[in-house]
Amino acid sequence: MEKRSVDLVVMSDLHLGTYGCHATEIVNYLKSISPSILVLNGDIIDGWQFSKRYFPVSHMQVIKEIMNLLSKGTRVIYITGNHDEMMRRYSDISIGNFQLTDKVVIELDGKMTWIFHGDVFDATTKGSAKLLAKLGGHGYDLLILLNRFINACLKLFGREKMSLSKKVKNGVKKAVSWIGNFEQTAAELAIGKKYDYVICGHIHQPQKRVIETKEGKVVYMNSGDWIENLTSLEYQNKEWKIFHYAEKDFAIQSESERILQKRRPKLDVVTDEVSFFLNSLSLQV
Ligand SMILES: [Mn+2]
Repeated sequence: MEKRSVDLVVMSDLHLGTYGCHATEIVNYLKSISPSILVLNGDIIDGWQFSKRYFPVSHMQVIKEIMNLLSKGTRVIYITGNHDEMMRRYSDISIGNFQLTDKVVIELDGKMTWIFHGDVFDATTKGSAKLLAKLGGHGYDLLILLNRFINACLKLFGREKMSLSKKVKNGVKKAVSWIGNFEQTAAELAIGKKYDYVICGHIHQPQKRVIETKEGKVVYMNSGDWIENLTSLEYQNKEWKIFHYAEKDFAIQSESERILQKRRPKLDVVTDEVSFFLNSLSLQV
């Protein structure tokens, strides 16, 4: 597959280390592009749930693909989010073409683009309310698993997929018009700072629209997420576009990926057999 060259790619909310993460799809996507700059706009590695030791090989492959891009000269800018806030203490370090930071301003064809994760607007991630948010995170994980099971059943009966968490989120967030407030706040700040574009992540809602206030206007964008929407933002030919991952475009690659998975030896089975053998020896003595 020929790699697509793109000037700049923004991805956010991969949530590596959680059940909801679509690592295979992320790897397929990363393998298909050759960006000059890759901005990872927060919640890439989900540090909140590290205690459960869930980090499969497929998630490690995402890190490998990012390393691959780095080694081929892509400039990677990792912007911290609230789920990878443990990295904030190391913010503003850079090693070669890798940079870790909390926010960034990039000039593209004379236009200023302001990029940050967006949890700064989120009161629930501060202080004691954070504990609730963390529990909420686990709840969300459970919801994703339940949703996958339901979707598998629906598929079996040839029915259309549904999104439980989208329903829950839409219900909850509509009530407080959370998404609308978020977008408006980001836009107002960006207009105040005279930026042309503002890009956030965090709310898992891909978007590109003009927001106008009395003070001026700005293009608000959101890179969405790789839990449900599987989207990113791409800048090419002086234009921003939302990229939507479609299974059919990557079908062949996923097939070869599956064969690779099958071939991988299961070491723990051998270990069990060895320990069983050792146990049986000691019983005979
Ligand atoms: Mn976030």
